[in-house]
Amino acid sequence: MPTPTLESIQAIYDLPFTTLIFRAQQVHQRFHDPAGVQLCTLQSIKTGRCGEDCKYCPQSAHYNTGLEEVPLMDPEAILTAARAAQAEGASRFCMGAAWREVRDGPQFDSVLTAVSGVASLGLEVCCTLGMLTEGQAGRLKEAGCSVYNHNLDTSREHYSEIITTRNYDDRLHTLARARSAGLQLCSGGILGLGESVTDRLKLLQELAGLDPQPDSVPINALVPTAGTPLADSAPVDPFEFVRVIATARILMPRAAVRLSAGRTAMSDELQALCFIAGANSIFLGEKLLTTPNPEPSADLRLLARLGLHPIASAHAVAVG
Ligand code: SAM
Ligand code: DTB
Ligand code: SF4
Repeated sequence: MPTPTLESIQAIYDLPFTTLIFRAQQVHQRFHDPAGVQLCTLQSIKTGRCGEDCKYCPQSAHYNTGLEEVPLMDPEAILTAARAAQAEGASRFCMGAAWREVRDGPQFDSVLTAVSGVASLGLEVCCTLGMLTEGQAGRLKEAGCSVYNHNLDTSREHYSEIITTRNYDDRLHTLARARSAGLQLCSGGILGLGESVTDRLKLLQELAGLDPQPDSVPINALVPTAGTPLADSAPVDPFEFVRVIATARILMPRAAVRLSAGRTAMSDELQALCFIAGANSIFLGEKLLTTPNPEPSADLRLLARLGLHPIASAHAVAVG
């Protein structure tokens, strides 16, 4: 699919809300189980003291957020967490490390051991470990990792306002290496970083222009964290948030659109609107990586009230 023009994306985004949701539902009903929501669990396997200066992140060593640093978890402890996530109903287990990049050595070897163990439980394995080489991506794939998460976060133009220790092309190169190694891509962004609507649409343009498109697109709402430069950012307008979800669904029909960070600040009704707009995955578990997430029992209750059910995979089910 050729990269959509910004004008065409803006035209979708600006549709009357009712028509936008209708168009998103048409795509959603055609390509996906409309009642299915994939439940993913996050595990921070190495927490804090990250060298990057991402202005939103509680884990950056550049800011004083009071976060307790936790060194790399050993494979056994990770497996215990994965078994618990599986028992709670998760089908995908995502391991996150506060690393700028993967370095070869005993720590990466230990992550590979954990990846094999989690995969052997029958869980879909996703990793998010920062930048990596193609060789490292290949070793992750061989160990049983299916997906690599690496977010573009915002538009190319706004990126340098948020992060100075790496650039947009670094992100795109890592995504390309993960893809060449045969990993599926999970890449999305954060709303609420002081960006304009145009920045959000440019982010969607970048993601939709990847060839092939990402398999999974997490849309996060900033979780403002004391001590970070974005601690006092204004919350995103809820209808603008829903419009971005719907536009992502229309532009990337086959992708899993993940309603990611920021749900504790959302009402049940707003989350339901996000599902109607085409979101078909959430993170399950009382913690994301370091910040709170809704109680699993509350999430399962919400899905039940909406007549939605957990699905093993949020990939497109239809061909066409
Ligand atoms: N260090 C790796 C990286 O940056 O790719 C992996 C872990 S990093 C925490 C994963 C993603 O979490 C970031 O790309 C960002 O999109 C998201 N994130 C981090 N802090 C956040 C916050 N306060 N609110 C919402 N999303 C956040
Ligand atoms: C993504 O896009 N969101 C998740 C996952 N990918 C790794 C991470 C959200 C982190 C929110 C901040 C925290 O809990 O530290
Ligand atoms: Fe580090 Fe990732 Fe946080 Fe940036 S988002 S500071 S790279 S953990």
